[in-house]
Amino acid sequence: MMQIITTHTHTDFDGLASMMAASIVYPDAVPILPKNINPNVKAFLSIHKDLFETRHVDQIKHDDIESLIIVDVNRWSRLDKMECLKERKGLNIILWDHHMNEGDIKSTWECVEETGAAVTLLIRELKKQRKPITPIQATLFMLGLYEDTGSLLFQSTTSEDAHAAGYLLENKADLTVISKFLRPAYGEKQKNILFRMLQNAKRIEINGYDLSLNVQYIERHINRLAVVVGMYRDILNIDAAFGIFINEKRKKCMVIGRSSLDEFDVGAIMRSMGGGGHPSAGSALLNKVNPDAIKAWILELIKGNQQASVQISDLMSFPVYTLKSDVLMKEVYELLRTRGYSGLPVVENNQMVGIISKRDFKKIKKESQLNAPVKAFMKREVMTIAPGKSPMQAAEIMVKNDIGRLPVIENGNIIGIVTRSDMMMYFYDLHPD
Ligand SMILES: [Mn+2]
Repeated sequence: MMQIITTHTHTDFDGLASMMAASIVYPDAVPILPKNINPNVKAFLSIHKDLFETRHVDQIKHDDIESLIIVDVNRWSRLDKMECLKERKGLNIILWDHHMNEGDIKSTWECVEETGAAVTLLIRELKKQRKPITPIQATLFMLGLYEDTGSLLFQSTTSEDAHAAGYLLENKADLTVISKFLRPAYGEKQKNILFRMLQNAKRIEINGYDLSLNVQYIERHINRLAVVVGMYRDILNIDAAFGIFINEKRKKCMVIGRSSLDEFDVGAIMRSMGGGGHPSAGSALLNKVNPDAIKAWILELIKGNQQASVQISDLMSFPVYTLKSDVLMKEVYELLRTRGYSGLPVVENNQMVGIISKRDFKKIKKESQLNAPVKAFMKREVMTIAPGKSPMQAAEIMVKNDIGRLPVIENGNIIGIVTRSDMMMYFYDLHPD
């Protein structure tokens, strides 16, 4: 009778780290490594082979398995040759995972929480059980933690991930080794494909997000395309990028998405396409090669998926109190004072022509100017925003132009207004609801 520990195919550092941490928690269990593992993980293992002993699935008899410990994954289809255990009666399944999307593995016992890395959950257990860890184990665990949290930069990072990182440093995790293995190996092939992507880079805007969908034809498999798409996104400085890599000969297409906004969930889009991932990164392997159809599918999913995200129309105040352009400055002054507004839009024939704010009254030098119409003192160049934009985009416009309010314009009509304090309420979650 046998107890095994395993993780997902295309094993990353978090998968391997979680497996090795689990092997300390369950010392009798045998770690089984999938055949397909990521290149940088392979490089690490080739150097540390004697220290992290694993076996391959072909070296065990499935009939002997009595207990299965699964880490960093919650779907049968992502395991290597384990499908036959799916229907096995009386099989004890223990699950340690940080993927909150609905998987199909039914566990006997589980620890599933939304941490940035799965290994964080196992580090908590090792700490609780006061199990000592060696500097090299700490280094591997840190590799997993840093890879899945982007060195604690990804939005998915929790405070417990950061505490776990501190614990690993206390246990002498070696940051030099970590930076060597985490630095994406970026070779000639990757450079060439990035160059090609940049040559036909196009930006599009959907639901207020700046995006790019880039189609490339490839002859054979290229490693680390996710890194390339990440760099492409960074260079274009957009909210999310999708690389569509078509291999016509094999009739396959790899879609890779990277997002820099937590609210733009690439993982959800990739799951709808049969793949998987996290909000910031995901991929899907398709059996179609028609670029227009794939693009249309992604766009449809983006529109569907992102509808729930907060838009300016959810935050704006309306109806908006507006002024006609011939209202006198003294009347405006009274209005601002009595109603407590700090500024008001000015309209002519229902179209916005300017904005007047308390600041503009500094331009008034003598009393007689208070009898001038508001159009003489209003600011004519007004930054506005569309109702479908995101709060982050509104904040960017406000910061860049040093303004505190943005009229919301739809078809030339002013339908609302968002202010700096609306943005603060949103970003700091101060909404009453
Ligand atoms: Mn993970």
